[in-house]
Amino acid sequence: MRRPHPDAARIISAHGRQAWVQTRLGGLALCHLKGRDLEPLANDWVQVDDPDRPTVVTDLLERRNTLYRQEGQKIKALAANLDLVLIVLAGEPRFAPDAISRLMASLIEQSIDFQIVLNKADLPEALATANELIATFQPVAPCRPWPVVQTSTREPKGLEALARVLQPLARADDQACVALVGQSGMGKSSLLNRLVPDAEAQTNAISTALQSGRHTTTASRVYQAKTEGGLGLQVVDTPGFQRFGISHLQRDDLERIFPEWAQISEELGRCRFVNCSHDHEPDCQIQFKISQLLDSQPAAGQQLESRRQQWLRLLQASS
Ligand SMILES: Nc1nc2c(ncn2[C@@H]2O[C@H](COP(=O)(O)OP(=O)(O)OP(=O)(O)O)[C@@H](O)[C@H]2O)c(=O)[nH]1
Ligand SMILES: [Mg+2]
Ligand SMILES: [Zn+2]
Repeated sequence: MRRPHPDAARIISAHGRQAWVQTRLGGLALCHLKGRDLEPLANDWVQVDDPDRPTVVTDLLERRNTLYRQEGQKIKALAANLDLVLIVLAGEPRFAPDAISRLMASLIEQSIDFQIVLNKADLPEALATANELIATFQPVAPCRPWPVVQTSTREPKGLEALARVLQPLARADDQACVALVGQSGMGKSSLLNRLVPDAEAQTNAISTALQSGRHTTTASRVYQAKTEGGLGLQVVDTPGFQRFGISHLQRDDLERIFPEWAQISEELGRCRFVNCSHDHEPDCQIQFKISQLLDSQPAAGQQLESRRQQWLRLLQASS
């Protein structure tokens, strides 16, 4: 997102009543927050007392989007003003497909584009496991599956393909921002270190705990990446989550990750009830389609039925 105001400053990371702010000249300054209500996030745009030598964050500028997740009763936010989220998955440890579906629904609700990155592609068993799990949240044909880029930070592998995904976002003014998001242990920080080779130096520069590969990330933090040709991009490393609550989402948000339902309605007509949950209702076209397939093509029928079960779990989680 473009700098909304010539004097606006970017939040690099937020820590309680303090935050690291990027100065107009590109340096970093630890600032206090004015007032109790200011709760800036990584990559927020803020107003400061002095853009060259900031000491106080005085105001929060409007957010274009926010990456929210819910943990128990609390709504937590991971970062703001994102142009793209890289959803990082791996087979070891195994990621949870429902958590990823929930994340995707949250991103769609906030109009944040995403790209799935399947990491640890150097481990054959983990790769096979992950591909099986990914298949469970992919829309069933003829709907199009979400594209997946396979990477390994060890070998390394697939990093050029990932760079090609990011290239259109890299700009001379460095303002676009991509976030690495996913469960703990998937390799987000390892990917960050590949995308931003001097990430450790940037971390050390603000003397927080060193985030080497083996250390779990505890707070979101913005890093400056340079791509070929001197173009720049901001990359946010976020802490991994175990659960991804979605009670802030509506049914419409969930429907976008189940394009099969719209496709079946187009093919067979609508369910009798407008708000049909495709569960127990009479004259449900989704259930009709599944029973038809189970007779004629059992494997396809089972695939669609497992998507319906996933839908019901998410619907339950969002209400
Ligand atoms: N085999 C293999 N291991 C990897 C790869 N990428 C990361 N790892 C390992 O996976 C473990 C977790 O990596 P991190 O980068 O810390 O994972 P993270 O997603 O940042 O985890 P959190 O900060 O806890 O959310 C480390 O031991 C890494 O060395 C990979 O491509 N292949
Ligand atoms: Mg990490
Ligand atoms: Zn229905």
